[in-house]
Amino acid sequence: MSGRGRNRRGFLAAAGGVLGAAGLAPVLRAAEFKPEAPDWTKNLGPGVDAAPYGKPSPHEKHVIRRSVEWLTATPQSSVNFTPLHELDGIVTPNGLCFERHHAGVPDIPPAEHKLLVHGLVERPLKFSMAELRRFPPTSVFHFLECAANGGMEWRGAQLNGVQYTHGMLHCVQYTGVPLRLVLEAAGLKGQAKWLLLEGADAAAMTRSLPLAKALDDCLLAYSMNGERLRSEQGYPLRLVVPGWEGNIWVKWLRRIELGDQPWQTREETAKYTDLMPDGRARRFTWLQEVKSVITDPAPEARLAGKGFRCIKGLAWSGEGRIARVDVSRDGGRNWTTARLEPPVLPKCLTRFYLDWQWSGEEVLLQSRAIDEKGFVQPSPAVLQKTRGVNPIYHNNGIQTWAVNRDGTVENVRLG
Ligand SMILES: Nc1nc2c(c(=O)[nH]1)N[C@H]1C(S)=C(S)[C@@H](COP(=O)(O)O)O[C@H]1N2
Ligand SMILES: [Mo]
Repeated sequence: MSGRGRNRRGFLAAAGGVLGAAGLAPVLRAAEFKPEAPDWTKNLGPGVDAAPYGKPSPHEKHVIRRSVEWLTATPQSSVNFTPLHELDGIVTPNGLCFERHHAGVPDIPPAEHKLLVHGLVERPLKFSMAELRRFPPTSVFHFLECAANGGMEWRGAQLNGVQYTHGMLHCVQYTGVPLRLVLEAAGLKGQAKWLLLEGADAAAMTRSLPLAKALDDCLLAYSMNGERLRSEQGYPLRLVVPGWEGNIWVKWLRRIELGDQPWQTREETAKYTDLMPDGRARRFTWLQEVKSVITDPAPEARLAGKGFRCIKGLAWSGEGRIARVDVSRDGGRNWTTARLEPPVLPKCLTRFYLDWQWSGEEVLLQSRAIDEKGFVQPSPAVLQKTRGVNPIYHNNGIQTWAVNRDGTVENVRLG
């Protein structure tokens, strides 16, 4: 027998063992083998032009972005959250990507949008969208996480849903121009060390970016998941800064200035800095560190009964690829290594699974990710010990879901 055949039989035997005699579906009696002809089989459905731009099935109306009303004073400077518990694989559908903006969503006609590149360059340039699209494009998958994802959870369990605790996160395939190509076209002067990025929205949001990162892997993106950016994601042009906090991914990007030092803008001084226990603040903490969460079971995805359940989750790291994810069912005393599903890409969401038999007891579910540089996702206790209770940003602590005997799932903080 070939190795492949043996593996296959081995897998089938193992699957039978995990799923158990009860299996996943009822065993039919002969009398139940009737052909079925419901209404949708007897009648024609609508024709091909009924929806020239498709929408999700009407039965999926509950799968939506959601917001937390008390969190922000106005919907213009606010955030909504990705329904992580409803998603499969690693790609977030465009209509479900969480949104975060500081002054609403501008409506920009692409023919009127320009990108200015100036400052410490040989040739200041102003690009139209058509001119940017003439550069050879590249397509890459990356996660975007707001630095404030999980910010409400710093001091303890707060919001009962993975959509709210971890949903300032999305992952799409971007297409655009490597920023390096545009900078080379303008010609960098020797003193150029920093970039100022400015958005065209009413916030005219600005951030400073070190030149090394700009030349490494940043992208001027005009498409996501194969179609043009959604307005709320920065149409017609946004910056992609792989692995770094969402705030620096400037949307509606209209200006890049080259300089010899950072600009110390509001978003990197008053905001997006982390207040430490000694009263000082960490600045320029761009990297989104190694993190993971179980997306099912979750407070919104309870257990229906004892028996087989495939634990599903997501892991990611701004350092590069995910190397391993461990899952605990006893609040971190014992760990089992989960299965990573390919593709495992750098600075991208990675899907993990662990097959499980629930015997109806109380369980404390956790996941812990380790990245290719060897960084290990910390417990909330370790985070608080080193960074105190004040930071809102960069909470990559281990999440605990308590599974109750009735199958409900709750956000809890241990110890
Ligand atoms: N011009 C501009 N860019 C912006 C923002 C903004 O308000 N204006 N918000 C930032 C923040 S805080 C985050 S987390 C990400 C969110 O990207 P998304 O809306 O595509 O999820 O965009 C960033 N880029
Ligand atoms: Mo953000």
